[in-house]
Amino acid sequence: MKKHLSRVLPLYVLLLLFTIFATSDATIRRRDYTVPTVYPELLKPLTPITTKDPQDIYINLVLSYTDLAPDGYTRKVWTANGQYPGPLIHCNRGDRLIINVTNNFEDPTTIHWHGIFQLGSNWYDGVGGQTQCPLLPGSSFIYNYTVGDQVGTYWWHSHYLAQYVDGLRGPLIINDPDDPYLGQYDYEYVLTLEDWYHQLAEDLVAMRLAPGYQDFNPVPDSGLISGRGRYNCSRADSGAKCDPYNMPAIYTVTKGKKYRFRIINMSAEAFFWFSIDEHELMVIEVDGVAVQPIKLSVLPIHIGQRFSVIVDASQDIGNYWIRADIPFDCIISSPGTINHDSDFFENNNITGILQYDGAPNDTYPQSKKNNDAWSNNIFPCQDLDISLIKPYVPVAPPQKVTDRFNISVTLGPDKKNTTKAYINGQSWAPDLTNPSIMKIMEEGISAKSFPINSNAYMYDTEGGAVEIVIYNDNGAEHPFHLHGHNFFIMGMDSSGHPDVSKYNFIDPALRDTITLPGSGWAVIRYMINNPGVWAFHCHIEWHVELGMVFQLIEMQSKIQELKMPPSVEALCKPGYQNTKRLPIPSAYPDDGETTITPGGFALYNPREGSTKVKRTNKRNIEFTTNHKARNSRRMI
Ligand SMILES: *[C@@H]1O[C@H](CO)[C@@H](O)[C@H](O)[C@H]1NC(C)=O
Ligand SMILES: *[C@@H]1O[C@H](CO)[C@@H](O)[C@H](O)[C@H]1NC(C)=O
Ligand SMILES: *[C@@H]1O[C@H](CO)[C@@H](O)[C@H](O)[C@H]1NC(C)=O
Ligand SMILES: *[C@@H]1O[C@H](CO)[C@@H](O)[C@H](O)[C@H]1NC(C)=O
Ligand SMILES: *[C@@H]1O[C@H](CO)[C@@H](O)[C@H](O)[C@H]1NC(C)=O
Ligand SMILES: *[C@@H]1O[C@H](CO)[C@@H](O)[C@H](O)[C@H]1NC(C)=O
Ligand SMILES: *[C@@H]1O[C@H](CO)[C@@H](O)[C@H](O)[C@H]1NC(C)=O
Ligand SMILES: *[C@@H]1O[C@H](CO)[C@@H](O)[C@H](O)[C@H]1NC(C)=O
Ligand SMILES: [Cu+2]
Repeated sequence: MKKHLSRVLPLYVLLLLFTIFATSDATIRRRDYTVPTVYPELLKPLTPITTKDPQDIYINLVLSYTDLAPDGYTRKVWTANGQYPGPLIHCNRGDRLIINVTNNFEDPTTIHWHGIFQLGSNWYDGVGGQTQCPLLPGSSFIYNYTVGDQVGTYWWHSHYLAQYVDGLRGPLIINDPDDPYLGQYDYEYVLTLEDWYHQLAEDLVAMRLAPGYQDFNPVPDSGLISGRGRYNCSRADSGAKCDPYNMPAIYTVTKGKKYRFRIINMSAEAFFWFSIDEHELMVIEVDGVAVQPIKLSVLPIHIGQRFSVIVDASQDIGNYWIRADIPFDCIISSPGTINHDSDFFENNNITGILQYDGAPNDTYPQSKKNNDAWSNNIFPCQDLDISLIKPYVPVAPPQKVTDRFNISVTLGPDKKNTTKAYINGQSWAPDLTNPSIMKIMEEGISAKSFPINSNAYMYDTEGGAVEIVIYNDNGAEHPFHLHGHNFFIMGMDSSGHPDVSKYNFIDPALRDTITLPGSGWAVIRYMINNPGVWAFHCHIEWHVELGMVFQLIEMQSKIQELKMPPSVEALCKPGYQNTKRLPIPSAYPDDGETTITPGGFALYNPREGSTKVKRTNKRNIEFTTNHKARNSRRMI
């Protein structure tokens, strides 16, 4: 793997460039903007929720294109209510969210509520091709679900093609009236981390899927903290609107107070090391689960992961850098990689500011970066050491397993030499006009007869437990996110093979996103208690588009007993709300391969005048795992 040239430049050159960039104008410039600024409310403390009883919370998300300049460079952004990041959804445990989404884009959409289990409401999970038909342009649809007993830090995002990379993503916070840490902080902040691209995601995907095998993902143009970052405008195209002095995210604190920061990694690709100069981070929540405190100077976060940390504003009154460093080790490129000459390689370390009340508001911080000696076992591109993550209330994992699956994951060229991702040798392709849930609930089709490229795995043992062994046959890391559940991590490693004698049967980490180490493996378990069609996929958006997705069909017989709301059924009917149907895919090609048009739609040789699915791939597949893809590695 050939890495980018700038990786071999001596570090001091980079340091010099960075120093010049960060300090050449030591005054924070405040100026009028020609485009709306990004979502300023996100930088304010959360308003505490005082109601105790469960509420119905009504939210309107009106989706439209808006010109915004998150990193100073103005581009068309896929927004909700004109904002980027999207509006914060904030509720209490037990509340019902009634979210009216109106699609004023020119492309279809679906919205997924990342980490929400959707117990009994699978059809609101927002996965096109699995749990619903997409909302067509000009239509609206209400997602209506309770958050149940879940609490913590979540986010929502488009699950339609790569749309979330263009901006359709925002935080979702569920307060816990009985949070064990309530007394230990005074205020709460939400902080999001994102990578940012100047080209439209659909164009990047089209390039990624162009013939000619490519091992690497597009390189971002910049990184953002809470929707704000910086760009070296001398690299922008002539004629582009670009402000090199874009305001960073500034979080204000009062000396002597304590702050809970809810940190969400909403990236498409980037892995971050998060830190606040001269302040310790005390981790108290991981992916919605309260944990025993973990004290860190630097926190690793992968896409889709969330952490809450308590920060004690106990230092001298002043300004301190908030840092989200993207290590070069985790962004690999070659001269053939899309956007390989990105400015990102000179400005990979993204900053915001922690500003104490009373500190000067017109100069940049002069604070010192936390040194490594202070940090725990952290490695570039890898998750926080699972042995450090102990649920606040330890929960034992299922001791016995009823349904086991072996899954191997890799990337490679297909017959046409286009890059594809494979789950047990098969790329996933969504059936957007006849999603799995419709097949099961409306047509009574068993997942056993699903097309092979639906990558469906089923189990129907009520009260049982699933174990999934995932092997990474690819050298890069893949952050896998499971819908409908969180899971116990029984074991994981970057080498060797699973060894049941080394599993943690006592108090394993419980999360909903796990980063598979390059060429490594992980073993997860969870209880079978939520009937539905649940996606399990790599959260690197480019890999989703290449097919690194499978679906778990949980208790099919119970799904069939549930009643799907008519509004969900209606989405799949032609002419829904008088919408004009776009050429979204209507059938699979015979070879099960996907092609993506520059318009961003997955097209499977759509047949003229027909919206019926032609099931040419109807054949029974072994759900106990096709292990051929892994014959290069022997398991114990
Ligand atoms: C950026 O962050 C990485 C990781 O923390 C660090 O190794 C590197 O020195 C930083 N680069 C600059 C220019 O500060
Ligand atoms: C901005 O980009 C220009 C053109 O590539 C380069 O000469 C300059 O050094 C860059 N500035 C910074 C601060 O990276
Ligand atoms: C949802 O929002 C749209 C657009 O604002 C509106 O036309 C529609 O009536 C709303 N639906 C409901 C049920 O309120
Ligand atoms: C939301 O769902 C609940 C429970 O099914 C139902 O009582 C309520 O009428 C729904 N509300 C809307 C606006 O659809
Ligand atoms: C596949 O594409 C890569 C990259 O363009 C090229 O180097 C390689 O020769 C191609 N292989 C085949 C079999 O066409
Ligand atoms: C966000 O997630 C991506 C993908 O897993 C990862 O590469 C990136 O490092 C994460 N960012 C942070 C701050 O951890
Ligand atoms: C900066 O600080 C000065 C002095 O405390 C204050 O008058 C001014 O309003 C502040 N400006 C901003 C933008 O916060
Ligand atoms: C998973 O792989 C292991 C090792 O090859 C094998 O013993 C086991 O039977 C497989 N399990 C399933 C469900 O295929
Ligand atoms: Cu991946």
